[in-house]
Amino acid sequence: MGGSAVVTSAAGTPGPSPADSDLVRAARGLPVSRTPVWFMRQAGRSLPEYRALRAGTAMLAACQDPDLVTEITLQPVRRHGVDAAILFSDIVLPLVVAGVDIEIKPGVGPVVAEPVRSVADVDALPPLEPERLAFLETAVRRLVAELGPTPLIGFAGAPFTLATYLIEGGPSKEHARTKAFMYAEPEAWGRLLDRLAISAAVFLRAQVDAGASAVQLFDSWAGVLSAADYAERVLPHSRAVFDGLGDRNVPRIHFGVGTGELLPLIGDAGADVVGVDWRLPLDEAARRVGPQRSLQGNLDPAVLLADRATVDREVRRVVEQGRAARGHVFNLGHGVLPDTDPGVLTHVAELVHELTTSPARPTAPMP
Ligand code: 1CP
Repeated sequence: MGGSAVVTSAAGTPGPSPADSDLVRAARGLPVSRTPVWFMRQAGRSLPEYRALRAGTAMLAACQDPDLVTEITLQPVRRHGVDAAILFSDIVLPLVVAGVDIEIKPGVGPVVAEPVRSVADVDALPPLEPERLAFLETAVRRLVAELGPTPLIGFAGAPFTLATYLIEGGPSKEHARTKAFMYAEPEAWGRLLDRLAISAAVFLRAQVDAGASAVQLFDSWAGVLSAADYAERVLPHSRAVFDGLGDRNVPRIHFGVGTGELLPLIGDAGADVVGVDWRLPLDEAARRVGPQRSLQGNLDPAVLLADRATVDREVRRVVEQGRAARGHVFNLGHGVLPDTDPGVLTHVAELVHELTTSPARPTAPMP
């Protein structure tokens, strides 16, 4: 589709292209027809149709099956009318494809058979060969054809967050072993994050080259670091991931949880959009990030478990506070909680659209 403004959708009718979608425009700080909305972890989790499809297939096998990836990625787009799809995958997938022994245990998360605990372990990590990503390219191409004007967001795990799983051996709260390794073995730490940055960049490039319209780097656990440690020991590696995209002209979203004190730095790593969790109002986040970047967020996912009046009040507040940002992509402050009623997600998407529809900009480009 190149740089053309209009594409022909799978149905054969011309329509606006993903490159001119509200998601991409908001990410770039351009005027939008309405605030775009999608939900982190919108695929899987709360959807019964997802559970039905996944039954009998292990998570990481499902992620490597183009038929399942395509269908699971499309489910929330059909159901909720969100403004973007996010590829059904996982942040540990590039490591798994490279040959690291990792399993995603139901109800737990990624578990690493042989955690990285020494300099030798770092050096033994296998590189990710791009040739192994054919399944991913197939899935992305199919999705882009199916999605028509709706953009597909590709993603990868940031070096720090992936390092926490490799070093801890699985999910953890304090990430104490990770920090201990970072302080005790600064050289090996740098090498580990270098390698993870290269594999994240390979993974993102494959998705963008197959047609993804935006990318998100998940540094979910970066908020456990001080600003000084983040700036010195982590940020250069996250920047390397974005640099690895070269001149690929897609917006870059950079997200972490508990990152209030890190927001200016996270913006500096090269993103167009900074993801914000629910702890900080978006107007304050906009002050910290500055006028050069858009924001994504930040409804507390737990609010979706409350009564409808609370949901509506909080959605309105986030929409209003988001007006302080250069551009706003409505989202949750973190992923959808598994107990969330999918009907509430559909309602939130509708409400955001209703509250922000401006008659000024036509939804389709003029002929
Ligand atoms: O919308 C989507 O669900 C898209 C697919 C997606 C994404 C974007 C999955 C599927 N995982 C992720 C990213 C991811 N994976 C992150 C970053 C986002 C975040 O912070 O939520 C992280 C930290 C992971 C690691 C991971 N994988 C966890 C978290 C464990 C912890 O440390 O608390 C878990 C539970 C998984 C498994 C997983 N990934 C995805 C799904 C649907 C599942 C559950 C699988 C199952 O139930 O078997």
